[in-house]
Formats: sequence, C-alpha cells, structure tokens
Amino acid sequence: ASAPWYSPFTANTRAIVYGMQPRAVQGMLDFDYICKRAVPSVACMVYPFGGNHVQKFYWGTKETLLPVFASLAEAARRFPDADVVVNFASCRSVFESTKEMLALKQIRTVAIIAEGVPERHTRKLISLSQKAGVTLIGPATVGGIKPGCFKIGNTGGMMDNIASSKLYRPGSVAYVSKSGGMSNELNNIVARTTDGVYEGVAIGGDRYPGTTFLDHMLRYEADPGCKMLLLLGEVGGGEEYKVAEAVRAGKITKPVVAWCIGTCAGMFETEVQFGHAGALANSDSETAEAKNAAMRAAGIHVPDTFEALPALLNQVYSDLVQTGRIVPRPEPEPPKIPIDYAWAQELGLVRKPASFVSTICDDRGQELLYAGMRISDVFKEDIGIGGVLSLLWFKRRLPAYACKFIEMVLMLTADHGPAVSGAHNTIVTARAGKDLISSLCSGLLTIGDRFGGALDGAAALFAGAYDKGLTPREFVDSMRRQNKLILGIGHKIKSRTNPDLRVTIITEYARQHFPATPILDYARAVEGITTAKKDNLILNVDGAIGVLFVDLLRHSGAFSAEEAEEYARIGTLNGLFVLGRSIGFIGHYLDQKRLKQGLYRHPWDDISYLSPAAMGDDRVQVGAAKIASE
Ligand code: Q5B
Repeated sequence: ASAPWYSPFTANTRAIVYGMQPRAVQGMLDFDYICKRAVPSVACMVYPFGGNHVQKFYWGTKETLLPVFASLAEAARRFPDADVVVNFASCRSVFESTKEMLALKQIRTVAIIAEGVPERHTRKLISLSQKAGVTLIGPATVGGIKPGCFKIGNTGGMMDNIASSKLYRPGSVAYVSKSGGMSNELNNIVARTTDGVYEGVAIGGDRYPGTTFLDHMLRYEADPGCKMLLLLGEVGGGEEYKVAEAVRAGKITKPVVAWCIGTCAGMFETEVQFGHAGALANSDSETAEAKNAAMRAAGIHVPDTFEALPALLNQVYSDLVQTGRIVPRPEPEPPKIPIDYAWAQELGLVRKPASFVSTICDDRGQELLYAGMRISDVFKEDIGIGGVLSLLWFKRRLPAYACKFIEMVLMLTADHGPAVSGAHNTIVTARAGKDLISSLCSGLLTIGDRFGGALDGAAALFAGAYDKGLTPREFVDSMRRQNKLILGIGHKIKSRTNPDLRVTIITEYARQHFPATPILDYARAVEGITTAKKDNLILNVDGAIGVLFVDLLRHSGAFSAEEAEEYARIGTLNGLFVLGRSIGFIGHYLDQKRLKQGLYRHPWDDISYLSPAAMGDDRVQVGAAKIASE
C-alpha cells in the first residue's frame, strides 16, 4: 500500500541516488542499519558516466553491493518501488535531471542538494513538481531525516552525531528549517528537551524553495505520529507569516514552537545578507523581529531569544505529556554503530599490526617526503640525483663529494656500447617485438657476476682480504688455490695497454675527494700482480666502483662500521650498476625501435655446429645399436 500523502518517508521507502556519492550513500545505509530497517533505503544509484556496474557498501559490518545504472529510466524500470530521488547533480545539470525525475510516474519526492541553481530553473521545477504532485525538497539543502525510516544524503552529519541526537528511533517533534547546519542543532536540542525528532526537513536557503515551511507544517499537522511542531525560520521572505496565518485559521492545531533567526540584523546600520541567498530582509516585515512578533501574536510559542528555545520546547513537550497527548515510549537500547576502520583509527580506537613497514618515503601528507625531506626542499637545495639516491637508499644526506661520486658512477656506467651482454639482450628482445619494460628487464637480467654484477662481490673480496691482513700476493694465491676468479678483475677488451678511462676518472676523483682510499690502494696492488700475469686482468669498472664504495662507506663518517658491512652485503653496490645501465638499455631499446629493426636471428656461420660423434661421443650410436638388437 502506498504511503499517505503526508508521509513521503516510511520504513519501506526506497530511493534512487542520482550522482556518484558513495559517502552519502554509505551514510544513508548506516542510518538504515541503526534504525533496524529490513532493507537498505537506497535501491540503486544513477551515474551517467561509466556504464552499468555495482558498487560495494557496508550493511552493518558486512558488505553488500548496490547497482549503479547509467540512466535514470533504467534505474526506475529496475526498481519500480523506488519513489524518492536524492539528486546530487551539480547546479549545471540539476535542471535537466530533475525534469526527467518529475516525468517519472513512480517518483513522489525529489531532494535537490545542489547550491546555486538559477532561480528561473527552480521556479520552473516548482511548477512541474506541483503539476506532478511531487514533493520537491531544496535546492541548496542537505535534505531531511525521519528517525527509524529514512535519511536524505548527508543529513544529520556523522553517525556519532546521529546517535547522540537519538535519530535512530522516532520521537514526537517534527521540525522544518531552512538550514542543514541548524537542522543538526535542532536535532540536538529536540533530543535533549523532548522525546526526540519525529521528522525534520531543511527546505534550503534559496529565495524559492521547492516546498515551503507551510507545506511541511501541514503534512506534520496531518500526520498522527507527529504531536508537536517546530519551525526555525530566518530573516528574509514571508513564509513564516503563512504558518502564523494557518495557525490563526485553525489549519494547524498541534502546538507549534517557532523562532526566526537573524534578530541581530537590527544591530547593523545597513541591511545584512546572511549565509543563505534568501536571508535578507527587503522590508520591515521581512525582519526576524517582525516575524517573531507575528507568530507570537498568532498563538505560536515563540521564545524571547534563541537561547530560550530549549526551555520553551521542554515546557510545551511536558504539557503534552501531562495532558496525555504524548505517552513517552520506553527508550530502546542505543544501537551499536559500526564505524569505518579508517575513522576508528583516526580516533585512536583501534590498532592492528601493519603488514608492511616502510622507512624511506612517505606519500601520505600534503607533501611527498624522501627520508623525511620535503620534495620541495629536494629542489630548493638542489641535492641532485646523488642526493635523492642517498636519501632513498641510505636514509641520510651524504656529503656533497659523495653525492657527486654517486652521480659520476651512474654516468660512467650508463652504457658501454651495444656489444656488451646486457645491451645485446635488450636489443634482441626489442627486435623480437617486445615492449620497453620487457626489453629493459631482459637486459637487466643479464647482469651478474661476470657482467656488471661484480661490484658487491669485489667489495666483499677485497675488503675481506684487506681486513684479514692478507698481502695482495697472498690474496691472489689463495684465490687461485680455491680456483676462483677475483671479482672486479679482468676485462674482455680493456687492458693495461688499453686502459679503461672510466676507472681512471673515478679513481682519480676518489683520491682527490675521499678522506681515505685504503681498499682502492689494496685493489690496485692486486691489479699489479694479476696484470703481470695477463695484460687484461686489470681492476675493472665493477671492481673500481665496488672498492671505492667500501672506502666511502667506511671513511665518510656517514655510516657505522656495521652499516658499511651491511650495505655491501645486501647488494647495494650492484644496484648502482643496475640503475646506471638502465639508462643505456632504454637507449638501445629506443634506438632499435626508431630504426625499425626486424627480428634478429643469429647467423649460422657464427655458430659451430658440432655433432656428438664429431666430439668423440659414441653414446648415440651405442644407444641406436642397443634399440636395434632388442
Ligand atoms: N682470469 C671479465 O674474462 C672476464 C680473472 C682471471 C683471476 C680473474 C673475467 C672475469 C671477474 C668478473 C668481473 C666484471 C669475464 C667485468 C663488466 C662491465 C663492462 C663489460 C664490458 C661494461 C673477462 C683468461 C685467463 C684465465 C683466467 C684468468 C680471468 N679473469 N684470473 N681473476 N678475475 N672477471 N666481471 O677476458 O690461466 O689462462 O686459465 O670473469 O669482474 O662486466 O665492457 O664488456 O661496462 O659493460 O674472457 O665493463 O675477467 O678471460 O675468462 O678467458 O680468462 O685470465 O683464469 O687464466 P676473459 P678468461 P688461464 S666488467
């Protein structure tokens, strides 16, 4: 059965929310839940962008899905029982969307939240809504609330506010106001001075509200659930006179308490425009004082000041109780309100062990922080990529010479031609049609002990031998005895006679700027022994960077001995080569794509095809003879 005309909101009301307003919808569902509604009041949402889909919400502590439709027509067709639309469309699109809502036969109530709707549009919508018999609440309103039944959008504020004003169960007092903020104040006052709110509507602060004070007061008069009326008017307009007239004419017989705010306007020398578009007295009759006097004269209970309103409400309510017109109901147990984890955490009510710990970068605040340094300061202080790396890798600022050293390493290792293993693989991958990241990864995955990934190993070997007090000769001999190559020694093309200038540049810089370079000196002494054996067994670029980084970690004063040891152990130094060489690999990838190089196939004449027999391996023939004999 459809609800009576005076009751647009019941415990069965189903609404369509127009616009993507997940917070407002969650607020409505939370309200429904603590009111113990059987089904959520929001049937679905309409959002013209993004197609039909579903959105996840909480129903109490559990999760539920609400459909989102791209068109209002489809939403209405799928939910024929939905007779309320909460319209969150902006002031630009609200006119067209509301017209569409008013044309739907099933819709009985539309709340328009948008502010700044042109008055000519509102007046047209009022005319259309009256023709269609639709209750139009707003524009420029937070909406309204009916405890136990329905809440429009964000009305009532947060759940703790709703609970403290006991809006989860009906009282006897129905109010109408213009302002959403003042509605919250009324919810609070009514809850403290009476048995609570029966229904409350904020009609909005525009000069032409969709429905007026009187429209709602007449509804409340007709509604047997409402025992007492409250009106909070304001300076400007003359709607309060219509309510006074209705009381005088006996159209409203239930006790009415009213106050018109803005009495302070008289203290100003010029006319005062209060917050709402309509809150300006254009004549003496539109002043708050004149309207309060008229309402008082009509028999409405009007206090002397706003501060006296609560006491007056309590007095009128107590009279109704005493005369038996209100029978106070037993107070239900206050509902348990599920609160969102994020909010509970902000209030300091819950804690949980984090799954992740991160100590280098914080993106949560207004400004990104690198190891505590604001990104704006990173640029203000011009710390460069070396400075950024030192913050993100080592969580500290390093001296300028160290940052410069890091930058030199990245520049030196950026590329060493297309022939090296990693660049070769990047090129082959790019030519196989793969994308940048795949090609880059293919190159990076080639980095290892022999190619580009010998920095940490070299650092550990040289520093270890030095710390053990081995002479360079003893170190070389011990490595030979173990049949191990010395990481950081040897190069495919560079040699004593064809020196690697990268090594020269970086070691000269370190000798000039580092406080000490004992591990470099030690490695150079080892190089003296290995190059005596073979010209290409030089301290290579991996080795030079590796040992220099140990010298930096140990002697810059920025690291403890344990930290210096740990950084070498956890692979930090190979990271430098990986980072630097990524620049080159990406360059090779782009180069190949630019040149539109086709699939690479290695030429046969560059492969020695050797059959097992040619290698003196007769296992294939023996196997074949065995199969034949079986
Ligand atoms: N012998 C680099 O070898 C290379 C010896 C050694 C003692 C050694 C080799 C090696 C250690 C790993 C290392 C980083 C494979 C290199 C880099 C970045 C790059 C690359 C680029 C760029 C070269 C001939 C004779 C043999 C060996 C002996 C060789 N290395 N003895 N310690 N380390 N080094 N990798 O020339 O008696 O004849 O049997 O693994 O530090 O990757 O530009 O290309 O920027 O991209 O092929 O610079 O040194 O020499 O293996 O034929 O050996 O020397 O035992 O002795 P080769 P092999 P024997 S920098």
